Amino acid sequence: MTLPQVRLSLPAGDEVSVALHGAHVLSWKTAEGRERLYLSPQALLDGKSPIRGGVPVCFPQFNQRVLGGRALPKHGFARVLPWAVRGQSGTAQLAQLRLALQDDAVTRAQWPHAFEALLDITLTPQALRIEFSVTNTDAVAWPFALALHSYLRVDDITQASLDGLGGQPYWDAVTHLHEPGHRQVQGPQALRFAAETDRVYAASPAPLTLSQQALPADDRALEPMMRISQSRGFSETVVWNPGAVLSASLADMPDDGFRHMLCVEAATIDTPVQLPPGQTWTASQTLMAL
Ligand code: TA6
Repeated sequence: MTLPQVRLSLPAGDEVSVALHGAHVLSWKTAEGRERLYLSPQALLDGKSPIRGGVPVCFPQFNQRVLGGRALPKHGFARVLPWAVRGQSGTAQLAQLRLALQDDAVTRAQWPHAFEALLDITLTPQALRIEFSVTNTDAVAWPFALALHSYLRVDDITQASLDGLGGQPYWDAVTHLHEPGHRQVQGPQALRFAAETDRVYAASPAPLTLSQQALPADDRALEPMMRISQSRGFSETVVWNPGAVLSASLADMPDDGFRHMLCVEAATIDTPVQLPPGQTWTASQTLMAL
């Protein structure tokens, strides 16, 4: 099944494809034709399921940290509902798409709040910016959590490294799953990925850099490939790679899918935002290809 999609492009060749299902960015290619996101070849594109890869929008909860004890699905409902096109515009240097999701009977059955969420996707040469904003259209304040769960493409995760989180406290969901208050502090060295990694870091004030071993393999130099930044509204950054064992257990991912992706997620998790009526909250993640 082909999902209804919107494609943005620039004359230089940069392009992005966005499914209306979940306001889900499926693909981002820079001008030279290089795909920058990972989309699982086994992703379920049935218009109902979450999509494995691209940029899932997780709202109004993160993972299964249920807000208010309601019956929300894992990572919330925003990634499995159809969003509406609110506008599309472009110049030679910039292409933009705005998608919208509002509360309806389906969302209110899971989460009894009135809202309007917007996702603004902006493509510029070598860069993709995703901005999420949500307005409380209700009469009372409500809490929410959020993640832009970006799957970045790497050639080989064992040769990749992520720099910029040195000194930041984090919760390790692999080693301390049942102790959500546990914190460790990242050392100065860049993160490497030899096994399952699932960590929620306090956001770094500076951008992160994703690098990989330059090819050919006997060249020891690291090639910086992406700069990842997030606006101040996001208080955390999640770093996730399922590793070989979990990857093999995910039906919508090939056994070796973990090799070709690293999720670096702009998120607000630990202290849900309490949004007063009539107020709008906005935050963005920007991916800059190097
Ligand atoms: O962001 C990391 C995480 O919460 C992991 O714990 C892992 O479950 C991942 O998201 C993917 O979740 P999904 O529901 O898309 O399989």
